[in-house]
Amino acid sequence: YTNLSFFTPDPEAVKTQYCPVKSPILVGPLTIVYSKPPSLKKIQMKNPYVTHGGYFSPRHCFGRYRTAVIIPHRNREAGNGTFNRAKLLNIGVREALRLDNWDCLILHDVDLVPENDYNLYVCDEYSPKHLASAMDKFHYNLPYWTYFGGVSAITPDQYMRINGFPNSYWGWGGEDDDIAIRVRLSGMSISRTPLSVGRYKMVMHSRDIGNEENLKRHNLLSNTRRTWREDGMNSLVFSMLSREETPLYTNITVDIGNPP
Ligand code: UDH
Repeated sequence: YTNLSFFTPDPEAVKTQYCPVKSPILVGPLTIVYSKPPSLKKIQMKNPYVTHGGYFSPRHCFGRYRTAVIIPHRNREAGNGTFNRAKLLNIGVREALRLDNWDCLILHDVDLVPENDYNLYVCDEYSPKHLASAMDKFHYNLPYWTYFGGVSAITPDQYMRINGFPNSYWGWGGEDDDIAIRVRLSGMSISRTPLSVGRYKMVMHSRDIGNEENLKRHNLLSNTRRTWREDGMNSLVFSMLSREETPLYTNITVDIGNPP
């Protein structure tokens, strides 16, 4: 925010060229302190060019990429059925793609805050990219080599190529490993932000009710190679409950059903 004055309000702003690949307003490492969470009103005031529904484009240059940030969440405000992160992400992607022709989808856990703004929310042309490579809760390291949880960047084409995410992982765990297997089975590999930049601070919390450990996950994972073509975007079923545009984001509430 310190550099916000760079974008002085200028109603006459005329765009003539693309934004630089490396933005001059980035600073690298950020200090994240969780004291009192800022109110939405305050966040709104600090981001005057975010328009209704949560859209933003640079004012003085043409953005190079169109990126959608999709955040699966439940219980932080409402809902008490069993959680299903991967299915919610499938729904988020389907709904986002109805709105625009995005170059890149950022799939983002709600409780992770980036600690370095050089970690660009931009996709890699050839591989799904893991952005949250160094979370504080894993001592700023990967918990294991194939880890693909937290925050990732994937193009719509890559997403469809892996048939999206599995709809069948209810509760906590396993779905991110399933996704990593899908990436490999569809002939791609995972690229990753270097550990020095892919740093995230998690809002510490204990396991949510309705997100108990999924004890079926090992069994499901051993079958991914047989199931991934049938379980994903092509088998997604849900009902839409509401769609609400707020000043900073669009909130979509859905009924994802219950585990079998
Ligand atoms: N999420 C919700 N509501 C829930 C559960 C999960 O919104 O009830 C979303 C949210 O975006 C969250 C993401 O799913 O960031 C991942 O879920 P999680 O934060 O529960 O998973 P994580 O592995 O942490 O990050 C789990 C805390 C486990 C405590 C373990 C104690 N040993």
